Amino acid sequence: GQVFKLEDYRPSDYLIPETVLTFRLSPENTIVVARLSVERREAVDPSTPLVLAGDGPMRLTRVAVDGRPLAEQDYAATQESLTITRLPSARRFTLEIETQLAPAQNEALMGLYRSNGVYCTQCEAEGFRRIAYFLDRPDVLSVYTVRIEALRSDAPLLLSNGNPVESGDLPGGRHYAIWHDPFPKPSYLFALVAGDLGVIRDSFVTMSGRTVELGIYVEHGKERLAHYAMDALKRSMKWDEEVFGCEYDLDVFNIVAVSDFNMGAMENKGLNIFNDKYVLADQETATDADFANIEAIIAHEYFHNWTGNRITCRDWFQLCLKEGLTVFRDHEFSADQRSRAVKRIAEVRTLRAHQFPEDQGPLAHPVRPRRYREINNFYTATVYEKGSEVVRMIRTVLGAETFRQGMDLYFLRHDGQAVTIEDFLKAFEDVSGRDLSQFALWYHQAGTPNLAVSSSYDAAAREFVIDIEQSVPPTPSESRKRLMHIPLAFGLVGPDGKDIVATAVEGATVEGGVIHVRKRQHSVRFSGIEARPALSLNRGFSAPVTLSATQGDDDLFFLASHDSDEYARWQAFNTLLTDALINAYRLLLGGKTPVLAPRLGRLAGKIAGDTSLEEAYRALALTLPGEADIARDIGKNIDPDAVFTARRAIAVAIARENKEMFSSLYRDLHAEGAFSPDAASAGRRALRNVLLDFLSLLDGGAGLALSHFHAATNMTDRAAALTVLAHVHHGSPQAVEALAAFEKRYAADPLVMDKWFQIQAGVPGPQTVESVRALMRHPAFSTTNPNRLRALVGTFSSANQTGFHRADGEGYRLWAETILEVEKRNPQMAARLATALRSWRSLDPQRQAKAREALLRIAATGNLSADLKDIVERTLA
Ligand code: BAL
Ligand code: ZN
Repeated sequence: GQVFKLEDYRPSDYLIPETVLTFRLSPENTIVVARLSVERREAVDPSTPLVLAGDGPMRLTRVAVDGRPLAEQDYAATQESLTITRLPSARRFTLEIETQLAPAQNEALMGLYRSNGVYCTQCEAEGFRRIAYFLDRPDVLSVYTVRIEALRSDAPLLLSNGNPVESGDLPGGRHYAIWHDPFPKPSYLFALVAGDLGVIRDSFVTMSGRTVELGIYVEHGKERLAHYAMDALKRSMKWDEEVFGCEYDLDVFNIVAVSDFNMGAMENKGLNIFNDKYVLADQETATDADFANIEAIIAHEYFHNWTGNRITCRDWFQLCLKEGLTVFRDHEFSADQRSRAVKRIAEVRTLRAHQFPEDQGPLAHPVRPRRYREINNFYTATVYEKGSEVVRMIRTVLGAETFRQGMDLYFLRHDGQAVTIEDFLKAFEDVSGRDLSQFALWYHQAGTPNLAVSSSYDAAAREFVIDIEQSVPPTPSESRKRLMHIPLAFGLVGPDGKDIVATAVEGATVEGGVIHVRKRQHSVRFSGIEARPALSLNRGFSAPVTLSATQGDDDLFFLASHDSDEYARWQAFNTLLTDALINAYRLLLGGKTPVLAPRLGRLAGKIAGDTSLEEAYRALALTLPGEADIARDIGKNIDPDAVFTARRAIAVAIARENKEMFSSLYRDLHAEGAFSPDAASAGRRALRNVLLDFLSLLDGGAGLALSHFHAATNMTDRAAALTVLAHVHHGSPQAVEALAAFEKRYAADPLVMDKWFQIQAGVPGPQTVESVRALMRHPAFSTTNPNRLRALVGTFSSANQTGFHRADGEGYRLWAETILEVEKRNPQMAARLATALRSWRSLDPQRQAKAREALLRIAATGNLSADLKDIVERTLA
C-alpha cells in the first residue's frame, strides 16, 4: 500500500470556498448532489487537472462544470478518484457532481450509513470521500450549505452542521430542511443525521449574552437517560469560557446518540454524533465510570469546537494538534469538576496501561508521526494521551499564566486556519521568549524516556545530591535518539514530612520544584540540607517517563504516608505493591510460595482507613496493579498464568492481614441516601467495591458478593458484585445465579447487556476461550455492532491475560478468526482488534510462537484492507 509522508506535504492546487450539498435520502439509493465553487490558486497553471478523492461503493452519475455536463474524455473516474482534465481558463468555476449511495448497505460505518434506522455520517478521517468526490483533506476549508430531503414518516428529523435556515414539505410525503454553517470547515467535520428520534432541549447563554439552543437526540423512550449528558454539556460550555476564554459560536448545538459507532464520539461542527454509550445514563443502567466517561467525552467533543474546528490540522500528521490538546482540556475540566489528585492518578494509570505498551512495542510512533499507510490506525493512545501529556509539560515548563497567554495567542493568530505543531509551539515561544526546539522532540521522537535516578546525602557537608541519567530506548525506524528536555517535578521530604526548600542548587536549572533535565547526565547538588530527606520524584507525573530509581523501601514507606504531593504519595505505595507483585511472580517461577511483607499489608489497611484521604483516592490506592501492568513492568519472557497467580496470592494476603478492618469499613460505608453520580458519592462506592474485591477472596466471599449483588441499588454496585462473582467465584452457584438474574433483568437494554458480555469475557483462566465462543453464538451477540464486539472479543483479547494468552494458542486463534470475519465489513474495527497482540514479543517463547502463527495467518490472507494489513505488518516487523 501507499505510504504517506509528512515531508511530501504540499498545498492543494485548487480550493473549494463554498460547498452546497443536496441529499435525497433513501436507504438503498441516496442521491447526493455536490455543487462546489472551485478556485484555482493564483500560481497554478490552468492545465493542471483537478483530482478529487473518492472511496467505497459510490456511483458517479453526473459531472458538470459551470452548468455544462462534461464530455467523457474530459474526466476519469475510479473508486479512489475523479480527475477532471479539462477545466475553464477562469480561476473560479462551479463543479457539480452527482453520486448515488446505499447507506443501508454501508457496514464500514464510515461515510453515510444507517444505524438502527437512523441516517448518520462519520467523516473523520477520510469518510467524506465515501459520500462525494472532494478535496477530502483537512486544509481545504469550505462554507457548507446542506439541503436534506427524506420521507417525513421515515425521517421527521433532518439535521446538519451550523444553523437551521429553512424547512418545508415536498410532494409524496417527503420534506426538506436546509442548514448553513458560516464557519469554513474541512470535510471531515461534515455531518448529517436524519431519522425518527426523541429529544431533550435546553439552552445556554454565552459570556457575550447570546442564547444557544441545545438539543440531545436519542431513541424514543430514552430521553430521560440524556439529562446527565445535557448537564455535562452546559458545564463544559461554561468552563471553556472561564478557563480558556472560548465562547460558542453558532445559534444551536446538537448532539445525536447512535448505537452503531466505530469511535466514542465525533466533534462535527454544531452537530456532535456520539456512540450512545457516552450519552445515555441513569443509576439503574450506568456505572460511576460510565458517568465520568460521559462527562469527559461530552466535554472533549465540545472543546473541539475551538481546538480542532475553529483551528484545525493542516494534514493528518498533525492529528495531535487537536487531539492531544483537547484531551488535555478535557482532563483539566474533569479535574476541576471532580478531585484533581484522583483524576491525575486515573490518567496516569490509563497512560501506563495503554500508551506505554504502544511506545514500547512494534507499533510505537511519535506523537506527531512522519509516515502512515492508514490514518485510521493513528487514533492512538500516543497521539491522544501522550499528546495530552506533552501539552501539560508545556504548561509545566512555562507556568500556568504564560501557558494561557500562549493559548490566547494561538487562538488569535490561527482562527480559521489549518495549522501545524510548529505553529502551535511558536505561539508559546513567542509569548515566553523561550526556545522550545529541544522540547519539541516530545512530538517528533517515539519511545518512553527513562530516567535512572540515585541520590546521596553527605551529613558532614550537609549536601544532598541527585544523579539523573536520561535515555530513550530505540523504537521502530528510530534507533538513535536525541536528548530530551524532561521537566522532572520533585520534592525533598524532611523527616517531619514537610518539604525542605533548598536554597542553593547546582547542576541543573531548578525552578518551581522542577528539575529541567536536558543533558544525558545531571548531578544536582543541594546544599544546606540539615537531615537526609526522602526524595519524592516525578510529582504530579510531570513527565511521561519511566523511572529506575534506587530508592529504599524505607523511603517509599515514608513517602506513601507523608508525601505532600498526593500523586507522588499514591505512586510510592503503588511502587511498593508493584515490587511485591513482581517479587511474588519470581518466587512462583522459582517454585517457591509468594509472601507479602507484613508492613506492606498493614500499610494497605492504614490507607484504607485513613479518613484524611478522599474515599476515591483510597479506592485507587488499594486497586492492585493489573496483570497487564505487572507484565509490562516485568518486561520480557512473560508467563501470564504466573502473573495471575502471583497477583491473586498478594491480594489474598492483603485481605487476610486486614480482614476485620476491611469488613467493618465495608459495613460502615454502606449508609447511602438517594443516588448521586457526584465524585464524592462515586468515591464511597468505589472504596466499598474495592473492599468487596478483597473480602470476596476470603471464606464466605461468594455469599458476600451475592448479597452485595442483590442489595445493589445502582449499576456500579451491581456490576462490581457480578464481576467478583464471575471472576473470583467462576462457576459457583452464586455466580451462575447472578449472571442469569442480570441477563433476565437487562435483556432489552443493549448497553447493559454489553456489560454482561464484557464481564464474562474477562473471566480469568483457560476455559474462557470456550465460553467466549459460546457467547458469540448467543442470540444477542453480533459482530456488526461495534460496542458488542468490543465488549466480548475486545475485552477478551485486550483485558484477559490468562484467557487470551492461553498457552496452546486457542485464544489467538479465536481472535484471528474474528478479525478476519469482521474485516470484510468493517476494516477499522478489525484493525483495532488486531492491536491486541502489540506486545507479543514480551511473552514467553512458547506463546510468542503461537502469537506469531496467528499474526502470520492474518497476514497471509488475500485482499486484506489497508487498515488491517498495516497493523499486522507493523506488528510482525
Ligand atoms: N476526532 C475523533 C473523535 C475525537 O477524538 O473526538
Ligand atoms: Zn478528539
